[in-house]
Amino acid sequence: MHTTRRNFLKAGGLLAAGAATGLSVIPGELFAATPAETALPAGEGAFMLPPLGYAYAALEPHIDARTMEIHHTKHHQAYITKLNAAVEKEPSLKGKTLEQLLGNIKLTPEAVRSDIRNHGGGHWNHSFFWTIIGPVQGAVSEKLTAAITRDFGSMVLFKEQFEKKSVGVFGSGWGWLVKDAKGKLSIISTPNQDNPLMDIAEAAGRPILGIDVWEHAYYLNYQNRRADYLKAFWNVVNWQKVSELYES
Ligand code: MN3
Repeated sequence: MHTTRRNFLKAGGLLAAGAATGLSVIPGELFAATPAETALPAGEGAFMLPPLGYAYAALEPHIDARTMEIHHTKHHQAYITKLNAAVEKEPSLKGKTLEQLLGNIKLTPEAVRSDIRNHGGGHWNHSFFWTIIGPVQGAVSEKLTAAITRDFGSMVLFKEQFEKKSVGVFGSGWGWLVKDAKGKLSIISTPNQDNPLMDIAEAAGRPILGIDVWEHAYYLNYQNRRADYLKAFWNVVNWQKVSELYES
């Protein structure tokens, strides 16, 4: 059995146990999953749902347990299932990592291009999202604080601009904080499940923070109040992780 699958099954058991006991923090090894690691090595098979690394109830009251559970087990899983079906249909895509698939949308055979874009994007975006939120916020590093102050004026001004951009996404999409090759930060948004890693993206850069503003991410708790969800989001951002992404 492949290690990734073994860890996944183990994590699933721990998550179930955590949910049953109300345990909000589970062993550190589960925090290791990153989007890049969710792609299996070439030829080893299909993409799989990464563990959250914390219990579904761990982000309450800001993001409710039911939203987290449905979002992770239904929505995220559906992107993975459909991504795997698209890769299965197109032999030239087999064995590629998720980032290779997303970085080559333009050249993807037309028959599966929109499936790879939508469901591959959905898989990457959600895998990323689970890692930059969590029950432990940590601190914004000195380097990231300096970059935010340099590029937005202050943390308060950054949050205002990030909320404005994300609230303003028409329909479904994502708000992102991205870092370019020189370390400069910008706030962008993408429609649907597009992301800055795609070769069709307007602005290149590496996401270090992102927010899902599809209604499925907040509707049970916030209904149509996307702005309230955005305000609550700041209470669950894992700044230690975001700082690590900025400095890596
Ligand atoms: Mn979503």
